[in-house]
Amino acid sequence: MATATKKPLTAAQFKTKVLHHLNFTSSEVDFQDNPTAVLRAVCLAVNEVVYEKLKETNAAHTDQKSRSVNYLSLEYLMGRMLSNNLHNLNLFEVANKAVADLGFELEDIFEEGHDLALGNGGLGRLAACFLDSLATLDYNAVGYGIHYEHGLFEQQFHQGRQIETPDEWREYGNPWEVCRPEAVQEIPLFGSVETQAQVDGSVKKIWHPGQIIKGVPWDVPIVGYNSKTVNVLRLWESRACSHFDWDQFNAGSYQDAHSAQNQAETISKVLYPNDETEAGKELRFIQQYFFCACSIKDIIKRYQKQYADDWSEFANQVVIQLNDTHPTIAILELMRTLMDDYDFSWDNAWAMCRKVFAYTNHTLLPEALEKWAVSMFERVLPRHLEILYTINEQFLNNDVARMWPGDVQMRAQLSIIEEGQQKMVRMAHLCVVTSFKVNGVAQIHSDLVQSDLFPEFNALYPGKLTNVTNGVTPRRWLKACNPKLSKLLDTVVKTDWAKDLSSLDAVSEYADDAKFQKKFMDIKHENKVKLAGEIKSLTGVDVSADAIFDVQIKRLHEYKRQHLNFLHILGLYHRLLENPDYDMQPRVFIFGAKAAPGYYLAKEIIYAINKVAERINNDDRIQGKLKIVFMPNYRVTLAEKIIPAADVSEQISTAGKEASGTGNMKLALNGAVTIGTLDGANVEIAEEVGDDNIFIFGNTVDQIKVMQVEGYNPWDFYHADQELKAVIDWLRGDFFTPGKPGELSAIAHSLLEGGDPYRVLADYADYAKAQQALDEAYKDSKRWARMAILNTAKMGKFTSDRSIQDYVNNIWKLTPIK
Ligand code: GPU
Repeated sequence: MATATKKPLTAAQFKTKVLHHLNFTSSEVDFQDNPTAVLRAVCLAVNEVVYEKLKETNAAHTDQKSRSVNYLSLEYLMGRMLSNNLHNLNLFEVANKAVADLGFELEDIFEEGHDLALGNGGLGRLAACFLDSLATLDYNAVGYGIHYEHGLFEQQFHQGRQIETPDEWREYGNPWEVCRPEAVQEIPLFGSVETQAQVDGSVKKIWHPGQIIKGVPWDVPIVGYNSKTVNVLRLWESRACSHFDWDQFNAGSYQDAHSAQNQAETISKVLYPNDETEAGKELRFIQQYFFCACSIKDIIKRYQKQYADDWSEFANQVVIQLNDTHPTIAILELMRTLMDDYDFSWDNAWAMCRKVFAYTNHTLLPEALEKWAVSMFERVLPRHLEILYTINEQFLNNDVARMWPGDVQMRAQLSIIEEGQQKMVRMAHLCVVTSFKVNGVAQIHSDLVQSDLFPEFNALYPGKLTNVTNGVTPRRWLKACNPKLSKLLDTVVKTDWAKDLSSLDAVSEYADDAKFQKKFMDIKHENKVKLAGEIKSLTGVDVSADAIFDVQIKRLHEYKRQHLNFLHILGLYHRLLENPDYDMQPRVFIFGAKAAPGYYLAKEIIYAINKVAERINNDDRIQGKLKIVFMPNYRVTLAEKIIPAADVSEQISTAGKEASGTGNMKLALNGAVTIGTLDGANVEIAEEVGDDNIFIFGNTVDQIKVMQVEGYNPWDFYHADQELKAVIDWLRGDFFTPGKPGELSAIAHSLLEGGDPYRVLADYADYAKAQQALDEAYKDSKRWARMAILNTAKMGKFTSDRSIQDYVNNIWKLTPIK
């Protein structure tokens, strides 16, 4: 291939490209005070390299007739693209120099970029890491999703309360995407189904849709690290089909003419901001169907380009991975297409579907397990519902009846349709029945999927349920975000650790080396100084880089228990007020979290933390030993600044609730020490780093279950612990809100009267004890340095390259492109 012999770009050549785009693409000759124009020109210069590689990748995929994975996800949390693309193309230093020559700092140019925030949290960020690894490992992969006009809302605090404003990521264009009008799709919706008798006695179903929407694809190139591959993320935007009703317009009905268009465009307008809670809204359902239908048509079109009408290779060429149940309708859409558009028999269509779909489960939380009302299904997708009914009938009559003959209860329990006042479709059941593999995202989670969530399916389909532990890309989450540590690692690891993360294990040998310890901790300190500046500018709070930086960054959720962290901070404050000389290492507690706009308690937790922070940060009596900062607008870009500066990683979910977590991996990779429960991937992190290098506390999954059986009374814990009682009483009264008693009482109310559903009080004492042990450990700087270094050294398992290779070996069966 041409690239093998091609010389790498020089800084001078790169600068020429940038100047070219400044002059001719942006016609911005006077760019000296216009960093935005420079950013754009740099992106366009990078794109020249990207598109060339993309072309070569496409050619290789065609030549090699390679099997591809099609990753269907409603969310992709990409963050900014430039820094990552430069690193992956090995153009970082070149661009750095070229941009310096133009009179700018590359890092300032990055700051002009907007996050692609087309996701809520872990699930969307996992998809982004997976795309990076797929391209890095030279696999043929396409990501499919929605081109939301507005991604996740921006968060501000007004007097401590969260305010949401719309995300305008592409208001002025986005240099990383290219529209592909040649691949537009038309998507039918609503209407009715006609049953037509055929001459041979069979019947044919004909769907007469009530509306047709256009799906316009936008491609975002995904550049592999130090690889030949550039894949694409294809995002669908909805548009009205007949652009404008001129008759109506001319007749003076301007608004009506616009309304059809508005309605169609609403579908891809905005990302639903609810993380792990099912909204049940029709528009969300239509979003799911819209992007599934576009993607299935596109997958078939790509296949037919090579195989025309010969369907015999389809299941060999195509695997479709469902990222949670959000894209489940793709199953019904493929069934419908094969039968209605390509005359497949039921049996042949069903056999095909059972070969191509695989499903990843990301949660056990009941409120996140999607169900859709049958009545709505019928209105929006009448033909799909018919197919669903037939799948269910066959499943119950064949699979279930064979295993549990005559067991009516089992039928009801496993049925894809939930009976009741309002009949509902259980999307996860359809996924499990159809898919050839179903995986959880960390070992403990996958075990619970088998034992607690789907035990009957596990008996019915032995071997179908499996595990693939999550991972994160070390390119973004170490190389790009923590350049100083990366360079230090380069000095002691001889292989390219960013491509082979297990090679970081070589760093273990230096864990007790005083010189290395100093270098490692000096870098941590420099990163903390930098973050302290960011904290000052974002929140106005002064923090010392000599304090412990204790970080909890993730979506705000009761199960993630930010309020457990908060109660412990109040406990420390209580101790300090009782005894100003209380011996503790100064600590800065750093929070970053968005709450779903409709999640009342989550918003109250944010408010309470902000209110208490105001008081504590300005209380001279505690001599600066405690600071609290809630960083506004937590997102990928902010995570990249916080993580390199973290000493402590808070991973304190109720055992059994966090499927995996991935922030836990990023923080440990950057030398933060975890304080956490035996939940999700914490369990595997503990296995890797060893018990001495992590602070594990709290009830285990089994103990939480026992508590449930024996009955749990939060008041027992409240009365038994003086400190806990005192701080909860602060929240119930007006200690932090003089004259306004009860303003912060929502948390206390949920913990006591509300029954403490996430067992916060049951874990408080052990958490406080673990925090004390952590404080002790930090005092001993040699011991702490050793722990931090070993955390970095032992994270090899948690690269998303390993996750992808697990998927490839056990599920997707792909071969890399040569
Ligand atoms: N997760 Br379901 C989300 O971020 N959003 C969701 O809607 C669902 C799951 C997360 C899990 O909470 C987290 O534990 C996991 O690491 C992540 O998905 C990726 O698997």
